[in-house]
Amino acid sequence: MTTERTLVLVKPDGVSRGLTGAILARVEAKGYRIAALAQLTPSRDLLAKHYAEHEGKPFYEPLLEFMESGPVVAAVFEGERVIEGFRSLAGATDPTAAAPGTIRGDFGRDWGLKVQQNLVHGSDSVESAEREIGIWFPA
Ligand code: RTP
Ligand code: MG
Repeated sequence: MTTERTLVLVKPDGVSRGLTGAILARVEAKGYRIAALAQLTPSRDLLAKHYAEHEGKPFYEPLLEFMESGPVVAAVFEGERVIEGFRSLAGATDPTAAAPGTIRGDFGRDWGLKVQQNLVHGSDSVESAEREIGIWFPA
């Protein structure tokens, strides 16, 4: 079994609602280790790179507007199968449908906006994780 790294973002809704600590605590409590941590308000250029796969989709513009609306906490977590493990902790993309016990299921809901404000992002593959970590932690 190889140790993986994943990029976790606490999105602007999570930071502004004061949920950063509660969210990171769940990930640490499952046994994953924080390898890097930063707070920043991402530029449009950074977000365009991060969300390149979604360019042209109907939610792309509202997603970028949401993500640049305030501070985001970016973390690299490490551990065996952390990519799958974090996505399981995060729950389904739609926070209303996300299972109770997950971050999105416990803390999120639909606010009737043009984009799903679902508190967190987690990389979806080893390749995405390495690409995204390079974008958010260029050093
Ligand atoms: P993430 O990338 O943030 O971990 O979430 P995900 O894989 O579950 O979702 P993805 O399909 O990659 O979409 C990226 C983010 O775009 C927003 N979104 N809104 N129909 C909508 O309103 C819609 N669809 C996607 C969400 O913020 C989602 O996390
Ligand atoms: Mg995704």
